[in-house]
Amino acid sequence: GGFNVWRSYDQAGGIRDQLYAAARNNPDLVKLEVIGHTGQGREILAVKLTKDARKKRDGSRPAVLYSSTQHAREWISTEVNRRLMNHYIDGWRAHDKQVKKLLTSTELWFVLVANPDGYQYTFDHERLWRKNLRDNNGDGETQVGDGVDPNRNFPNHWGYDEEGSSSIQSSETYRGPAPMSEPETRAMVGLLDRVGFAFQVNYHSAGQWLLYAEGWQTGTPTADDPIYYAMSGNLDAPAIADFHPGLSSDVLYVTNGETTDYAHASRGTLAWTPELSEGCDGCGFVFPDDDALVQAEFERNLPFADSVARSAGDPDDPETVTG
Ligand code: 0X9
Ligand code: ZN
Repeated sequence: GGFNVWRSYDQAGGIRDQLYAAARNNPDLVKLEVIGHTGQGREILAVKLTKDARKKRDGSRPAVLYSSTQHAREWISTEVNRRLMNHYIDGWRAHDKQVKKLLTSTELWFVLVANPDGYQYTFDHERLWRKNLRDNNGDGETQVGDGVDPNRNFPNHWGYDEEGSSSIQSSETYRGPAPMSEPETRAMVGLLDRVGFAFQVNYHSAGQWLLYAEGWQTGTPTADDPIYYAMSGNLDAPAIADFHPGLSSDVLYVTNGETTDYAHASRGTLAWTPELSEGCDGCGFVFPDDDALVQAEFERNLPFADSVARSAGDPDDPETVTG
């Protein structure tokens, strides 16, 4: 507690409460859904924003998923994503023409905390925890060495090699005992498969990268690479200011069993992993508890998030309002 900016999952007024309040206060726009439960029983929550959200079938409009905090300690990713969600809710309530048009033709989905057990643990016990809380040694306690990396547990090239993920339980990139062994993975897979998103933006930190799939291999370009190039910009004009755009496996490192590769393989979803800023030189995963810095990071990220949303929509949708 005692933070200006950061809110845990469980606390009064925390992330979980805020998601329920958003749904309660905006019945015409917001649908809240429990997409799974964690090992400790927490709800994994997804929000859908679209006009008449509760009447329209999921995926009946072009859909975009903004997800965050697979890695417990990457708090800035939840906070930027939360401000993005509120930007659209507030715009809708204020009758902003662009937002109204967007949310009449498009579904915007948000999973603010993909790993609620791990996220809560970083508030209560260990600020730099990364993985979920799987009890690897089965002793009934959480300790160093426990946990599965939620971004290595997906059933796309799961365990393909030891470079992109680890078979060792204590590793920070432990892939788990089997693909989809983790409830957080199953929740996300279920959502991705069911809705069939045009795009996913999976926020992580830290490092000012705009990474796109595929993450498991560098050799063979996919048919979608030209779209990634066009939408991500280049070093001189990146789609997110001062972020380095590039193929994730090439400019950062190889992974396997990661979310964005699965999203692409499953439903053809074009998926990015923005690695958000540190907030100060050497801050790493501990972005400063400073509202102005957090707001600046959100504002830096808004144009790309919004242009992805606008690219998903169908301009010929008869329901699209123009004002
Ligand atoms: O390793 C990850 O899961 C992501 N980086 S983080 O520091 N937030 O843990 C990057 C995943 C992007 N994909 C690839 N580099 N292949
Ligand atoms: Zn991460």
